[in-house]
Amino acid sequence: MNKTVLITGATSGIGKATAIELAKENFNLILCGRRQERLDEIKAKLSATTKVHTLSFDVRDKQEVIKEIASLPKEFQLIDILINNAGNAHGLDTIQDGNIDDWDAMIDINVKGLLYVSKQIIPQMVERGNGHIINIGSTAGKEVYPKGNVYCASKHAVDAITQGMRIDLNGTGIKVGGINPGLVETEFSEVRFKGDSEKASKVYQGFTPLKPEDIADIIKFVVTRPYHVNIADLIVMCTAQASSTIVDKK
Ligand code: NDP
Ligand code: 8X3
Repeated sequence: MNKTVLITGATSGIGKATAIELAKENFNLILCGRRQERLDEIKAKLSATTKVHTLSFDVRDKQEVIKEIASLPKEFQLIDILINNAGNAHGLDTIQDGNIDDWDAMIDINVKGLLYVSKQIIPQMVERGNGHIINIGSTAGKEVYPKGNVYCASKHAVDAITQGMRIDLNGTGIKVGGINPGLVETEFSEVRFKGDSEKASKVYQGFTPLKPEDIADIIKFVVTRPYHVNIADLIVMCTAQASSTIVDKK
């Protein structure tokens, strides 16, 4: 039987590329995001290959998360793989200049949103004694960079939650792993710089960054390992990147 994967943040970047990649492998897909029109577009494209269901909700809204996941039709109710990918950076400021609304957004989406979604799905995995959770962290969850303060804190929290999930779920049959990319060219910097696409594109100039498809390819590898193999933690950077602050730009 084909496995069912729920991907948060499937309307763009890494999440969307992962949906496209996993459709090729015939996974049934539950695609989540706030932008319904994008979900509709992706569903229309991928439905020729596999079964797709979409859920439109804001991961910050606890009640909406509960309601949407509870609304899944019968054939999508058993979730084998959860990919907690929804997230973004909001702003790039020193701590003294930081915007409190940006801080709220990053903690609420990247940390609390991931927990809300996980809470709705983990119990059924425990009951079945099977499941796989992949949390998309970041190199920002492994090291702090200038002006990254709260985004880095949110991704360090994701790293801690991934480890905590793996410890607590040990013995339940559920695999838990983190994938931590470096610079990937997606809508990430456009969101960080609030729609300033010129500023956003400069982040990726002078070197070849990762593409969302590179991470999707790795996710495909991770979810297709045999049951006894769990890829617990991965850091993935483009060749030009050595750390958050060292990037070989020509
Ligand atoms: P994108 O901006 O391209 O995609 C972000 C996705 O998250 C979108 O699908 C968006 O959907 C969704 N999302 C954002 N806020 C919410 C919300 N409140 N509720 C529900 N969904 C939300 O960025 P990426 O693909 O790059 O980012 C995906 C993940 O990868 C993030 O967790 C990010 O931190 C991480 N990452 C990114 C890196 C990079 O360099 N790009 C590097 C390391 C990690 P919608 O707006 O439709 O709701
Ligand atoms: C995204 C990578 O370096 O822009 O998490 O924070 S970085």
